Amino acid sequence: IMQYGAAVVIMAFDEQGQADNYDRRIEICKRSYDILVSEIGFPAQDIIFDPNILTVATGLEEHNNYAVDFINATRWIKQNLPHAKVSGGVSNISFSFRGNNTVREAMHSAFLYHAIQAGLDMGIVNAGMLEVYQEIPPELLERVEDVLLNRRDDATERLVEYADTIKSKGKEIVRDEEWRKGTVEDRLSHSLVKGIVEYLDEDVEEARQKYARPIQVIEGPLMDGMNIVGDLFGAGKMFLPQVVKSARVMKKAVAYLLPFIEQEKLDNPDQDQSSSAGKVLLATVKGDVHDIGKNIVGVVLACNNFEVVDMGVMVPAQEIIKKAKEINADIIGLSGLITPSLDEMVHFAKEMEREGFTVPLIVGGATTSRIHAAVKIAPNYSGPAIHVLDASRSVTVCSTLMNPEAKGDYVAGIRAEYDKAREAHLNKRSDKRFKTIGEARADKFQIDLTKVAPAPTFTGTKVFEDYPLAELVPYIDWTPFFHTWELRGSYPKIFDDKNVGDEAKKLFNELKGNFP
Ligand code: B12
Repeated sequence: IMQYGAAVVIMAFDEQGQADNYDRRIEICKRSYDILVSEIGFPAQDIIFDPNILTVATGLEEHNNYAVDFINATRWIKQNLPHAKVSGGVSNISFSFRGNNTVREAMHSAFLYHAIQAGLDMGIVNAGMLEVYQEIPPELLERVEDVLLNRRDDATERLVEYADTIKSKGKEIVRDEEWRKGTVEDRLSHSLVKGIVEYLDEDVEEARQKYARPIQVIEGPLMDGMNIVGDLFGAGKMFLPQVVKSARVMKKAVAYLLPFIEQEKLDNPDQDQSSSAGKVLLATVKGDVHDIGKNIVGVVLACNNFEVVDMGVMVPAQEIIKKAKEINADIIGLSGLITPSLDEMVHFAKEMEREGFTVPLIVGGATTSRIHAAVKIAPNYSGPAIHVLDASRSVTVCSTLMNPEAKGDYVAGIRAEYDKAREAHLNKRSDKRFKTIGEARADKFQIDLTKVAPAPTFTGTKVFEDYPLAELVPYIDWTPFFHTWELRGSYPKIFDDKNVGDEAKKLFNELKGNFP
């Protein structure tokens, strides 16, 4: 295994059988870990423990703590077996409710929600059998969590009772009818969050008729829905397979609207369709897979007579540079939605500069911002570097950049605006009020020379071998970490900051998942 560099999945079994309580789980995992890491020298990061997700709510009392034991064992493994990962077969947890998918889906999501917080890295789960945690009806959630977290003796009976009412009332159908009664915006948002395509065409059509232009449906209700998905995902209340389903719904909705966007172009007699308005090269930067937004920008620009060359996703800087030269691009457009893409864009701007480019660089995507473009990107490129908020604005921006009469003033305006933004940003960082010399002297440290400092217990170097890193974590000052991520403020006060507090919390929670 080591020769091929593969990872191993270790289930918590030993000579006496399967571990079914907390102590046995950690005993077996620790024993395996010690043999693998200390005796064999197996890389700890390639060990994945599966500490057995066992079925709860079976009616047998000794099964009541199974979920709690798994979650606690997960936490223990993450804290005590550095770099090891934890996995599990999630649907086992709900076997007692076979045939009642509403309850099973709620159990899977609630279990994942708690287990991930304890450090679960991966799980085997049918993505089609996952409810959005946030959307589990409160009554059901309470009962499900009573069972999972073993919060009361009658938890199983109460959940079984409730499960029967869902079955007998055909609750799912009733719920479906309910959400169909909302506004078209609410319905689209529901379809996106739940990954439902069933009513999509009719709802998108209704929205298309309601809004003046088809692009407004994308940038209004559809984007709002995707932002809800993003927020729930960020808060750990939606899981990746569900976001993939949402992305598919979004793509389908956009595909429905595209012919109408194209028709708009044909219906617009003012537009000169004979010659290209300019050649735009688009790509999602290296390391980033998000392409829905970029694709929309591509279509909207193409509908406005631009010749668009789309290089797809995860495109390394050098390939974009090469292509731009090859097709003689008039404008290069980069898309990026994850934080590392921001650095990749800065790198790309530097590469453009190094290669002697002068054509405009436009950037967009959810994590990009005007301030990032002003502070980080623009200073690295002497040509125009502009942040564009959405697809419809990309048309005006690109048209202006292609218009020799308007370009100069526009670029100068952007430069002036970015210079100002940059200055304001830097000032914000240095607007501390310093004390006067008088105040500082009055505030000097008062030394009581009558007191004698205790003698140190030792002098020289003291080496701690194998010191548990987890013990040091609480002493770390995370302030520079947040600064690196452009979140200004000192730790832990930053969490209460009204501007960056929520983002800092999100980032910190993500980081905590990687603590030893
Ligand atoms: C759908 C989605 C996915 C899908 C993407 C499917 C696809 N084919 O694109 C999948 C499930 C694959 C996915 C994966 C991941 N995702 Co994701 N995803 C999203 C989500 C929910 C929506 C994005 C979207 O499509 N929005 C709709 C489109 C239309 O909006 P848009 O892209 O912003 O585009 C508009 C404008 O920005 C602009 N625009 C965009 N590009 C460009 C380019 C130019 C040149 C111009 C002019 C304009 C422009 O025009 C568009 C239309 O107006 C966002 C949340 C969010 N609110 O954005 C998270 C989000 C972006 N994802 C996130 C994360 C963390 C991930 C993963 C790392 C998760 C993981 N643990 O694996 C992976 C990324 C893997 C990788 N290496 O890239 C985080 C990023 C956090 C961060 N700051 O880094 C977000 C913000 C969610 C969150 N709150 O945590 N994701």
